[in-house]
Amino acid sequence: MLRADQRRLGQAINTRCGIVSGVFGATALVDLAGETLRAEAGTHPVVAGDQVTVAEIGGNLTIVKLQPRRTKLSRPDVGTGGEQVIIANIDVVVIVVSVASPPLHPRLIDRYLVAIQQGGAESAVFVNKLDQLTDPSELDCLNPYIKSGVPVLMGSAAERSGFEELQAHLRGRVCAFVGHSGVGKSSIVNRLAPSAQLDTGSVSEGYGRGTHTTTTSSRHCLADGTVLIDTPGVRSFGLYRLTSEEIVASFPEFAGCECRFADCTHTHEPGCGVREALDSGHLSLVRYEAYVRLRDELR
Ligand SMILES: Nc1nc2c(ncn2[C@@H]2O[C@H](COP(=O)(O)OP(=O)(O)O)[C@@H](O)[C@H]2O)c(=O)[nH]1
Ligand SMILES: [Mg+2]
Ligand SMILES: [Zn+2]
Repeated sequence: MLRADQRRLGQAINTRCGIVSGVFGATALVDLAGETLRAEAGTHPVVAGDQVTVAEIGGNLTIVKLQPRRTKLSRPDVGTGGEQVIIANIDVVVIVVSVASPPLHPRLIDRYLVAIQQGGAESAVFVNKLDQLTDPSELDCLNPYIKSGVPVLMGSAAERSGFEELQAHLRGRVCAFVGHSGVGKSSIVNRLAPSAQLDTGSVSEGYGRGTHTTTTSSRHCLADGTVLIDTPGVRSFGLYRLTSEEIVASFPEFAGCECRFADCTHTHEPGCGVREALDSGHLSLVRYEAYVRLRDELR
């Protein structure tokens, strides 16, 4: 604990533990045994899902302690290049994509899969707006992910289809929804947690891109113990201090491949099991190319 914290705790009364459900500048919403209260973030940069201790200091509720994070999802901070934690203590991160407006972007899935693996959570993909699917071949690009073992679920928040499977997959766990703006993250959370009443946005005609309707993450608890965290949309997703091991770890289909060299990068070495699997058709070219693209970012 920081010395400043100890000093503060000395004057603190009514110390209680809670979970951050949203952050607005220097103020955090903290769920404390059923009631949600505003607390000053103090010296602690907190995010939705953080477990914190709050105390009354000089009449103000203030966060005085941040518990270590069990899992997290991070990206590089645009300004400083340091770590920007987006959400904490999640079990599953659902990467939401939509089949139309905005169209499917598998490359964003690749990036999220690595970052989610890096932060210690489980990944899933939810393909939304199935009601807008005109050409079923648009879904073919998801086959490599399904083959690699990523749970890929589909449905429509507008028509409420596919939600039983989604609910069953998430039940009892802490789940965050991430992805491009306009794919329907907030609409999905509203369907699963009607009391959330999140604003949902329009998708601009010209680009098929979403506008940033959701500006901050928010946390919603369901009666069955499931916790849902809605997050603001992204235009792109940077990767924070990625290592080659972390990239490989997000490609479970590489696990059975044996390479001649223990430190094989699977790019140019002779006797590479990964490239043999690629040549023999056991490994998808799309996934291999995703690997090579991510590796290129290491340099
Ligand atoms: N056709 C269709 N539109 C949807 C669906 N889900 C969401 N939308 C619409 O897509 C737009 C963006 O939704 P929103 O939930 O704000 O997306 P977010 O930015 O990912 O949170 C809104 O106009 C929603 O009404 C869906 O399943 N089908
Ligand atoms: Mg939203
Ligand atoms: Zn290799």
